[in-house]
Amino acid sequence: MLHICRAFCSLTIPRFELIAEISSPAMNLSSTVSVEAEPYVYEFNPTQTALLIIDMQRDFLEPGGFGEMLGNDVSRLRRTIEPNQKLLTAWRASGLQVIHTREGHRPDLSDLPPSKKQRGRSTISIGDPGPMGRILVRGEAGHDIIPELYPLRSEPVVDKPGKGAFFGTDLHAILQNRGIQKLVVTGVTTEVCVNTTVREANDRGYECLVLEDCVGSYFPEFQDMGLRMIKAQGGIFGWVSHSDRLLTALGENTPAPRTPA
Ligand code: C5J
Repeated sequence: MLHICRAFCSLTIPRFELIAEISSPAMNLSSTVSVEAEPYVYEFNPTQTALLIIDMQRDFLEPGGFGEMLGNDVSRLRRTIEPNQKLLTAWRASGLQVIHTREGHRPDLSDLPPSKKQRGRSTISIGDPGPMGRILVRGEAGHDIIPELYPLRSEPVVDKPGKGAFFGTDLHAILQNRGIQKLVVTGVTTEVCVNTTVREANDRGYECLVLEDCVGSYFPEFQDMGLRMIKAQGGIFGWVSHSDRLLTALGENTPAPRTPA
């Protein structure tokens, strides 16, 4: 545990975060964790695996946000909050690495392709004033991550202009510099940013586990198909499981506390 903190925590991390990580229950970081998954068991080494939480942003998830304004039922995304919180708490307590992403653009919109701005022919689009500030613009309230899953200062937040988290970002460099080879992927939406990111990751050699209860779509059929496409053909893009299975596997990897003699 301690060597993880030494290796990955920068000097800017508040002391209380370091103490929280060091004093958390000791997980056996050197042994492989096996998770029941489809199409077959997913195995990972905790020190080489990051939890990647995609776009859990207020504008997508909160009532009154941009997503709801477009007529979407945000409860379909909000059901992912609780399992993500539970997983994030356990993952942090084990001293493992977490990375968050946000979809959005520079305030001058210089990184917004005109095609993305115009797509949908909506009367209100990216960069326009919305219910929680300018829509999908960095620094605006709606662009930020929901409070329930708010990043710690030690956790990188990758701001991405596209649907995939690798396009136009330093995510690959961050993962390489930290020795990450595998990703547990959660967030929204299943068929858009989660799927695109998993495909990008797969092409770069990362092995992804997607947790069905921790990813969400406004459309039930896309949720189903988005997951089926990942695990099809022997796991063409990755693996699919449930957070309960991952939590069980993490628990099995944490030695039971020794009882005093
Ligand atoms: C994400 C979107 N995050 N659906 N964005 O999936 O436009």
